[in-house]
Amino acid sequence: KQDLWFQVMEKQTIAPLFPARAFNSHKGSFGHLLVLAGSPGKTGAAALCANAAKRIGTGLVTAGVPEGINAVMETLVVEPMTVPLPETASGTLSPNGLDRILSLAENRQALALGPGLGTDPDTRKLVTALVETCSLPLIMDADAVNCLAENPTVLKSRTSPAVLTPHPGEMARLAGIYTSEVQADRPGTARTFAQDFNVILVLKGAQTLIALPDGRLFLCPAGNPGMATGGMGDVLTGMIAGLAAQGFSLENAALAGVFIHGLCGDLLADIFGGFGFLAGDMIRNIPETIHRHL
Ligand code: NPW
Ligand code: AMP
Ligand code: MG
Repeated sequence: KQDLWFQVMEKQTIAPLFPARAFNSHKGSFGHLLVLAGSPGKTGAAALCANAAKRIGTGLVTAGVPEGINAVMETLVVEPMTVPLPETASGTLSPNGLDRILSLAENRQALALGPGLGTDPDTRKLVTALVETCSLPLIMDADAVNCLAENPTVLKSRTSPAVLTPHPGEMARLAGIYTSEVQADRPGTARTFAQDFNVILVLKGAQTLIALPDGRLFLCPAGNPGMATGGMGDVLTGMIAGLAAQGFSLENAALAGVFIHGLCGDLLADIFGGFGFLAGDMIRNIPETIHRHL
């Protein structure tokens, strides 16, 4: 009966989204992603996100992080570039950096916002301002979703597309309900939010759902409980955002990102067994997953 509600994703619809690259293509052909993420104690989330974007083929990635963690960030990532940005008293990104961020965004193709960002009241103001003013395709996860929960109606002011990737706890904060209520009706919760706020809503967890603003709903059959470990969501954000930066529509970026993320997890479960693989292991396996298993 539930098949009436959603379409189960298949390899055959995702694989054709990855055509062979033109022989004379260069890094500028595959987009430049801006990542805004990280805070003291959660620099790892920013690094996972930026590195995942590189591993899914993005030409260039720049991570804007609070200035106090920039030196740490530079030791965690090699291929992504970093930009130190103004920070709040608690060391999270400050709205004082808004103009700098908007000028950085001018030459980028997508913005990933949220992994490890923190929810300082001033950072919430920055998130709201970016939702209102940044016209890049926007991928919001983790603390960006938590910051937005205060006033999700700001999403309706956007003219360019956005994807939100909450886990059930974040979805509950966003919708103002309990996590148990989200889980009791995952298709209904995801679809209602996507339609009401005109966004692509990725509701994570076993059998991740992707709800489109027009009411269509997709279920990802890939993935396994070995992925229930910190950092996995930060990797997914980098993957979706990296595809968007390369020119995938946000809808295709969300569908392909979720599906390949699940396939990566299944490949690692084959190699390692049911648990103990890490978000960083997922990142290393992205190219092989696309090459051999998609
Ligand atoms: P419960 O316990 O069931 O009521 P939080 P976070 C629920 C960063 N990270 N099914 C569950 O609630 C992130 O990017 C940094 C059902 C759970 O206790 C964020 O910015 C890392 N319920 C920040 O930390 C690595 C589910 O949500 C609660 C569920 C906080 O993110 C780690 C947890 O959610 C992390 O990624 C499911 N499938 N999934 C780093 N190395 O820098 C979640 N819940 O309180 O939002 O905390 O997700 O850890
Ligand atoms: P986060 O909670 O933000 O770190 O995200 C966790 C990621 O791992 C999401 O993409 C989830 O869909 C995935 N994940 C976690 N647990 C499972 C599971 N039991 N089955 C499939 N995927 C999972
Ligand atoms: Mg997360």
